[in-house]
Amino acid sequence: MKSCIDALKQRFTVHNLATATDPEALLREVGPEIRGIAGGKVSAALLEKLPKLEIIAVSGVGYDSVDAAAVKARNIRLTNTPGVLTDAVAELTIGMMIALSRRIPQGDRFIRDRKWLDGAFGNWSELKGKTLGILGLGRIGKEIANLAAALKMHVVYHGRTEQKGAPYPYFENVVAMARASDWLVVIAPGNASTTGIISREVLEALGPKGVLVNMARGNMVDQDALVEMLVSKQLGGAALDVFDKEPAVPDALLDLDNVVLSPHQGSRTEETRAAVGDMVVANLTAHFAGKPLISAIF
Ligand code: A2R
Repeated sequence: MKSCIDALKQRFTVHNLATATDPEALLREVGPEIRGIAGGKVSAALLEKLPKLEIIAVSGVGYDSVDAAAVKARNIRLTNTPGVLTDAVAELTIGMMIALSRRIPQGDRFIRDRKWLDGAFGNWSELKGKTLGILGLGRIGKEIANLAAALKMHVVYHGRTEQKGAPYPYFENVVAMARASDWLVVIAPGNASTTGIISREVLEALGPKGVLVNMARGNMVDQDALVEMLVSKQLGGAALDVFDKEPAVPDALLDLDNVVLSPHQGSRTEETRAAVGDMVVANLTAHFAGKPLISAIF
């Protein structure tokens, strides 16, 4: 992020709302002159304070933190950073799955708590031979599928439409896919069409031996049902990088051994955040030079 801000400062006058001691005062002072936004949350209320805004360059692939309808209504351009974070998110997804199936964080705690001296840690489960259902076989979903296939998993997928040429069985119905899956990875965009898509019914279909992996957005899962079913062992486990009201995480999850938790780290590597920052800068630079945008949503 620092290198992104430095690069922006070489090209533009930059005001940092995120670190401002009095954001409202800063907005009153400079809001009327702001022409571009890099990253961050953009509400309709914020837009009203930025009458000259021309472009918002989101630093990530999901743009659910932006009121896209209000942005479009003002003819403001919107960009994201697709592709450059695909490998990092896919890598962490598989990492979380191995961590949970082999109980890696729990094993680490077991040694630190000096419990090994009293007896063995136990036998867990492996990914090989299991069926992985992917909700959202997009850029990231396809890379997760590649890595899972290399681990000898059977991949199936669900999306709104079947993808001709995808070498995996397609499920038109997410409940049916959950029933057929040992693992279910959620990696679709967070928007009105996906809010609550992992309902109690989907979790019931996944069942006491099934595991949910959410790498997308917390509000795509019925979190109350998830927690309740994990506690009562109606669901086998969960590997979660995102939460409904993050950074708040339900207390009940903290005491469970059938979960692995991660603080929204999907794209958070030095390499990937630098590449994301470069794309944000490239989009803003292109816009203000009157050139085509690198990755326009609209
Ligand atoms: O539905 P399709 O066939 O267009 O497939 C897209 C799928 N998708 C959905 N699947 C089920 N129900 C929906 N309502 C729905 N809406 C979209 O999600 C597609 O296969 C996938 C998204 O792929 P990409 O656009 O290539 O996104 P990418 O780069 O893989 O990132 C996915 C998401 C981001 O939006 C972040 O929220 C998250 O991963 O980190």
